[in-house]
Amino acid sequence: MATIKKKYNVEGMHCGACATGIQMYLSNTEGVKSVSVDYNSKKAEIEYDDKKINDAGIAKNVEELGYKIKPE
Ligand SMILES: [Cu+2]
Repeated sequence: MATIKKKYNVEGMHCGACATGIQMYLSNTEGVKSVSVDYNSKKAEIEYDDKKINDAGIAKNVEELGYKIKPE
């Protein structure tokens, strides 16, 4: 099991509640260990278990909420 910690750019947020929503959703996603989303900088920092989820899986989850996320 390898834990990866990476920064991402987030597109499509229009207020702080968007950031909170993404953060709450991802923190309940299997494989995600910690997540912090910052509305002002439009960045996220995510720590995940690469045996359970990857960047594509994270992006797919976030797309379901209507946002885009890409590794920095
Ligand atoms: Cu919003």
